[in-house]
Amino acid sequence: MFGFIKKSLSKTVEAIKTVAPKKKITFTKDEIEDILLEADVSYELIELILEQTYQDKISREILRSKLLSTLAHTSYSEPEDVNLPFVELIIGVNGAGKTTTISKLARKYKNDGKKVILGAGDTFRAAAIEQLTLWANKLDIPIVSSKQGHDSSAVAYDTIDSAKAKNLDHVIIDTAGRLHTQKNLAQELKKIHRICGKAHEGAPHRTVLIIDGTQGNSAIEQAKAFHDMVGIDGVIITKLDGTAKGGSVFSIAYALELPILYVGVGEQPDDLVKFDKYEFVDSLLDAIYDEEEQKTQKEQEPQVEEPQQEVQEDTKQQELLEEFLKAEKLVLLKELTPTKMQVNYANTPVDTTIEFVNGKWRYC
Ligand SMILES: Nc1nc2c(ncn2[C@@H]2O[C@H](COP(=O)(O)OP(=O)(O)OP(=O)(O)O)[C@@H](O)[C@H]2O)c(=O)[nH]1
Ligand SMILES: [Mg+2]
Repeated sequence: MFGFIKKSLSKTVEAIKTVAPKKKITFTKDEIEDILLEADVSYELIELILEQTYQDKISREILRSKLLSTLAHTSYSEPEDVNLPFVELIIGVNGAGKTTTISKLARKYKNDGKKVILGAGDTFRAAAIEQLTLWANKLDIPIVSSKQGHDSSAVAYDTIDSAKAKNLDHVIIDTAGRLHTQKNLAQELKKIHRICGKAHEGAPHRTVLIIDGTQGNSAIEQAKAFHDMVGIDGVIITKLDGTAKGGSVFSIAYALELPILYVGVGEQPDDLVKFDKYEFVDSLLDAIYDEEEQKTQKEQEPQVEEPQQEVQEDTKQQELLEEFLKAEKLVLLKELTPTKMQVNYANTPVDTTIEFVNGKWRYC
């Protein structure tokens, strides 16, 4: 699936090209601000990134480490020792892509050899039940549903019960994205959540919020509201293929501090890609920075002959530096002096300084 994230960012890259038509090896802070704004990174996050960047010329490595640090919480690890079936509850506003994403997930799990069942928990609309049933039939996966207007938590309970009786591995429950009022929706989601736990210990094992990527940063407040209602374990950002707002993924991830499980990159069942923060960041940077130019410039830098002894000491110092950076999870930003480096904690956009004293690297 490599390359799908890059492809899904094509509209965002087009938008970036309007403010940065020519690739370069460094950009000024103002240029970076324009680029990130055009990609729909929130203004607050851009300010934070630039405030903590001390260089005037921003290279690919510097921006890379800053952007990666905003995605520090995006990795997900599955809960261990889950008593099967694994129950997954899918929530989000109407039209976000819940039902489509459920079918994509179901197909993925089925292809992985898991026995899956769906629960048509969106009982608010008859069409929602039909839509999920259609997918279940297409994928040849069992589904539990009831009539429109029936209790959605009863559907959740019955789906889990059926999965237990049939020894199935994975339950995915759809929910309504809209009810008569926000209060009703909160109450209903809380009830479904609670009933899942009654039907099976520890359930739901994963509550996933589906975010419509075309909404950009305006999805943040809405996501926080859902998080307050039932607690979210991870998000899936859909419709990334149809938006120039790909940069909002940074602000969404930074504001929510939640794992990004997948991104939706199209309407077809295969169009769901595991979120890879490195691929995501590098796909954007490839559109901005000129790597060839950078390589050529490095090659053309004059090679100074060093005395043998100094080279050896320098190599040792360099090796120790690499070990220290790795052990402390630091990213090198700038060489302040040969024995003093400005570094960045890989997990936060915070910078600090380290120095080489008595044959060791340490924090200043
Ligand atoms: N381009 C694109 N379209 C998507 C993606 N995911 C979903 N869609 C489309 O978005 C629309 C809404 O998707 P649904 O899955 O019905 O959304 P929902 O959240 O279940 O909506 P409700 O049931 O009304 O709450 C459909 O037309 C989908 O085909 C995606 O990743 N890319
Ligand atoms: Mg739906």
